Amino acid sequence: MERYYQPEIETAPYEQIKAWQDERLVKQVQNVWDNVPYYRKKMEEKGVTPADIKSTADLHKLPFLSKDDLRKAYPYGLMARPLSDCVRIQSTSGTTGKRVVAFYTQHDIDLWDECCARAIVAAGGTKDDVCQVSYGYGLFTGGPGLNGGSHKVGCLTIPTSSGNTERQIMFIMDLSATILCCTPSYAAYIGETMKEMGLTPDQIPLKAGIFGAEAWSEEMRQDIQNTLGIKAYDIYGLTELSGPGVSFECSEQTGMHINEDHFIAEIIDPKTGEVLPEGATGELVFTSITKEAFPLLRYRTRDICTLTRKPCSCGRTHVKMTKPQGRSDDMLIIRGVNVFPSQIETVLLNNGYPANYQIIVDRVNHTDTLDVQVEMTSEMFTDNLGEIEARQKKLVDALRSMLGLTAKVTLVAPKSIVRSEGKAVRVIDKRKI
Ligand code: DLL
Repeated sequence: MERYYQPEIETAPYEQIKAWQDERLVKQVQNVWDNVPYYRKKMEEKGVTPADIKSTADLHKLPFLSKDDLRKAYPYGLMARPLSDCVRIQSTSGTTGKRVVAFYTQHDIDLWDECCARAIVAAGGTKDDVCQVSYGYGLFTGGPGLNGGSHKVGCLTIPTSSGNTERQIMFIMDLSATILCCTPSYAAYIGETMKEMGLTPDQIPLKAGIFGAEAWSEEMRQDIQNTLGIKAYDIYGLTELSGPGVSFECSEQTGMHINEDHFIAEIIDPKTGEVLPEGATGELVFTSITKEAFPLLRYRTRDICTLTRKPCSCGRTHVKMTKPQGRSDDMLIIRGVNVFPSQIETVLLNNGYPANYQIIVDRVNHTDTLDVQVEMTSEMFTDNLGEIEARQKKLVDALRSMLGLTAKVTLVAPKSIVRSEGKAVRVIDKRKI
């Protein structure tokens, strides 16, 4: 039988959800107008005042916010509460090394944890479960978000963070973990390692997984489910809005319910900004109506997907989004880490290389690979292998410190990367997702 963390909210009739949204939106717009000069200016430029926003039907009148606005307003420009009311920040990488910093009051953390608790319960979690959180802890929202959700549900929480796969497996087996939370690529890797160790699905105590932070296909879901003997659920979110738990999958496993009592979702045409009707594919835009410290109105996620209000067999009434099918900007997500080609370019240029490079992203055994081919200048060119290796290693280290990710670097001969007459093709993404 389907269980809910907050049944009165998760199964509320649409009219009730709409009433919450209308009321909270009006309040949030006034709050932002009064407390966030950056956004007030944007509203003034568009000729909108709080008096124009009477319900969600007026949402389209408000200006959009983008990652670029976050960068311009960095670090404090979009806060609606004094710093002394905040208890935490989380952060994610942005363009050219500038990070997005999101602020939370205790109230914001509580609501975020509740969103993650809904996801855990939707995946079958109860207070009797043992929930291993193998998302990264720290500035990344994955670990802290699912950790908070797991506490709310009352699960025994194992905060392993990511990495050290042998230790992950030891805890799963020795402490009989029943729910695993991590990126889908890490889940696949853990599964593969367990298989190599001779562990069969019936020996593995896990029953469910909550996997997100990057795109993953249905094929990958089947694979992970078979190797670990679990049901694998998708979870979506972004740092700017809190983190994981903006939406989550239920037993139907056909899209993710958006927590509409906290976030209003719109789909727009990424080129024109026009709002598209239900069922159309376009860019997902969110308005956070309950956040205190860092409320974003009409934030453009760049994620491309579709929304549906078709009734769901789980009984939840909140709108469902499909898995993001791609992004409308050039951000790559590699092993759950956001990577912009411009960051790689910066590293190369800083190390004296010309901007002739190619980034090849692939997925081998469910794990993303990042290969960077870099042209040497003719001055650098040498047939001394030791020297080439030393240069490659230096770049690998520099990329790791910029991206937090290990890339494979191959130095190639001058003029060997094909020149383009139009826009250069910098990124070759061979992943079939
Ligand atoms: O990835 C938050 C998160 C942590 C979600 C753990 C789920 C689980 P950011 O690092 O800010 O936040 O990256 C946000 O990741 O705009 C999407 O492009 C992508 N993304 C997140 N979840 C999914 C998913 C976290 N389930 C960006 N499927 C978002 C596909 C996802 N892409």
